[in-house]
Order: sequence, then structure tokens, then C-alpha cells
Amino acid sequence: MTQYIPKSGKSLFEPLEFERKNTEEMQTISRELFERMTKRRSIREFSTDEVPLDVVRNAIAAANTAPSGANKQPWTYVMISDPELKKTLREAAEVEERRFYKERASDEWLTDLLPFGTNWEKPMLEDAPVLIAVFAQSQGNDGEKHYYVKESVGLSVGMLLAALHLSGLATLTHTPSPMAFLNEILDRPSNERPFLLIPVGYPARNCVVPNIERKTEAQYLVEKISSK
Ligand code: IYR
Repeated sequence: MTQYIPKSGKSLFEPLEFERKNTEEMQTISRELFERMTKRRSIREFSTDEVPLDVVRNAIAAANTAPSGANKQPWTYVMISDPELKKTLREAAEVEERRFYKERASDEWLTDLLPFGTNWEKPMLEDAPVLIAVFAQSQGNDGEKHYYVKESVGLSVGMLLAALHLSGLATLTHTPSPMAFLNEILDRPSNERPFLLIPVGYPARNCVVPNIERKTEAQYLVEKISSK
């Protein structure tokens, strides 16, 4: 083991900025946040209306604050609004998706997708004014080791989706498979693995979403608390 020498002019630790809220305020904030988060839905029908790009940039900046293994921050976000590039991405995604729906997917998988009405066609990749391609860096550009990469990028994307939703934008977490075309088209190095492609925008005027149910508290929460 070698000794850690902090970057010049920096001390190893710094005081934490943290303000305690009173309990009532915490309860109000947590309830209101839950109520706002419960309105988040993945959408597949996007309006072609433009969105303010600085709002998207701010959401990506929020995602960049996520915790990560050894603080390696093993993500790259590519923000795309160029219509030609979106068209290229749509065409490449549809090549893979056509194979997925017609050849690669198991019957069980296709049956599981029926409630969502998905198919190989991906008009949202052109309709949505912005696409965010998320890459997970399996290692640093200089070969530096990265840790818990999927966990770290998953945490970061969770924060991104929350930030976009709370800012008033809708998303779809699209997973074309395989996604290697994203490296080629977006000119990303081979240490960056495509993680997700996220159309971002406003819902189309008559957008509908699947009538799904969320787990109930009894299903998602196990409490081990002291009984007073
Ligand atoms: N990648 C395909 C299939 C698909 C898979 C899952 I799991 C979904 O939750 C939704 C779709 C597609 O994007 O259509």
C-alpha cells in the first residue's frame, strides 16, 4: 500500500455543509417529493416541441453528483439534439430492435412486453427533441481501474431521471440491444460501454401510458423496527 497524497493545496478532509431540518419540515418535504415522484412515467409518445437545453444540462449536472465507487464517476453523458444524428440513431436502433422482436427475444420476453405495446419501431428517437446517451466507463481513459461501474452509473441515471422529471421533462429509458452502434455513431472510445439511450421531451398531446400498478408498501418494504 502506498501513502495517499492529496492534490496540491488541498487537505484530505473538509467540513461538511449540512443543515438539520425540523421533523415537520422533513415530513412535508418527503411526502411532497413522493407525490411528485409518483407522477413520473416512462412515455413513448413525444411531442416534437423543443426543450430548454440548459434544463437538460442542469439535470445532467445533478446526475454527475451521484456517489460512485472510489469516486471514479464512471459515466459519460452525450446530449444529442441534432436532427440528422437522431435520425441516424433511430435507424441503427431499429435495425437491432427489428432483430430483437423478430428473432432474438424469447416468447416469454415478448409476452412480458405485451402490456407496454412496444415494437421495433422507435419514432421517439426522432420525435423527442433531445436524446441522452449514457455510457458506463469500464475503466478510465488512461486504463485507471473503475469500481462498481453498473451500480454507480445506475445511481447517477436515477438522479438524472428524477431531476428531469422534477424539472418538467418526460423521459423513456430505452435499451436497444445490442447497443454497440452508439459507440460508433457517437464516436465514443471502447472503454465506454453504452448503458442507456434516453429520449427527453414533452409528452405528445394525446400521449397515453400503460395502465400499470406499482408495488404496494406491503410488497416493497420490510420493516425491522423496535415495537414500543
Ligand atoms: N429493448 C426493446 C425491448 C424492451 C425490453 C424491456 I425489459 C422493456 O421494459 C421495454 C422494451 C425496446 O426498447 O423496445
